[in-house]
Amino acid sequence: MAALARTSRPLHESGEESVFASDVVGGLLATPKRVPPKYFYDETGSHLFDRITELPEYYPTRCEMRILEEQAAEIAKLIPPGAALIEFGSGSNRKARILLKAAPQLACYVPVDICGEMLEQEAVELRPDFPQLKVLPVTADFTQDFDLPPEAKAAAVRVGFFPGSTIGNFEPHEAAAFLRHAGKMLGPGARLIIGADLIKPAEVLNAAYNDKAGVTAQFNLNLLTRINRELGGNFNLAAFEHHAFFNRERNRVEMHLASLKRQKVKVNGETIDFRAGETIHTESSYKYSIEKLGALARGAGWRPLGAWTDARNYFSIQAFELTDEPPVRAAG
Ligand code: SAH
Ligand code: AVI
Repeated sequence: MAALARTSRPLHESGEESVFASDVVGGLLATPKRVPPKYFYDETGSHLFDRITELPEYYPTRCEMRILEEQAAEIAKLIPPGAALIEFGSGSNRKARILLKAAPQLACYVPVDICGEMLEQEAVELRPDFPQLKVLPVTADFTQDFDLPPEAKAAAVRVGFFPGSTIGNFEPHEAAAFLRHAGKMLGPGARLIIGADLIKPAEVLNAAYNDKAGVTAQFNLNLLTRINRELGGNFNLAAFEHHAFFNRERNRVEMHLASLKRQKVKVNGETIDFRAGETIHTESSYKYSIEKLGALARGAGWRPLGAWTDARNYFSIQAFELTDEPPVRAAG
């Protein structure tokens, strides 16, 4: 994924301000320091995420794939003939493949991802396996308005697919906003299939985000490499360390990059001061009960249709239908 606004020179030299630059600099000047997790996914970050999904400690992908394989026929019954499947944050597409096989009634598949490189590569590999299906990738930030391809707009119904527990990377109020936004975009009669990680013992969660091979640490630190490259940063990666832990009060795993010493770092022409031990909060990964996600979705205009879990209750897939009632307005 490239920064959404691309220039031929590095941004810090071009004099042009991008959303990436202002989000990063704004987040690093804030207290506590933070950078939105969507910026992990440049090309390297997307490949590192794929390696994470293969790690013995990272259970979510295997659990979700298993549920999808076991329940594909049931889930596919919720997809009306001639529907368009819109996947938010499609990455490697491999979960969609299971649904696409089980739902030959689909007219088209629209993978949406912020990482354009990954998206195009995956679409090229998918098309020969589904010759009857229109595969129409869209590079976009799904938190913002974007246009669906005309074939998806013209489809009988639009079905959203949001696997991977990527919904957990939003703050709960952002998740509610996303669900309202998805309802507006998918329109009348829409369905939504969401994969969400469930609350479980802290040891399992801490191991999943602190793998022995250090791939999650590389994924986290790659954010600094990306900032150095695209925003003329001078982060010394050896002076930062990956920290991840389950915050039980908030039901979320937090990932941080901790400064190992007092230091100054330049980013896009700004100087950022770090105290020894100060962290950049790079990701939260909220864990939901089925009831809590159901309540969040109901408040955003979605009615639960079904929920499926694995034998250990580690992960859930939940399906919803858009109601006619206007969603509850967020407070404030
Ligand atoms: N769906 C895949 C990938 C999950 S990783 C799976 O379940 O394994 C999260 C994916 O969402 C990445 O491919 C990332 O590039 C994408 N993503 C994260 N934030 C995004 C955003 N704001 N807009 C679009 N894509 C986003
Ligand atoms: C994509 N997202 C749901 C992953 C997660 O588990 O929160 C990203 C990730 N971060 C560290 N490991 C994986």
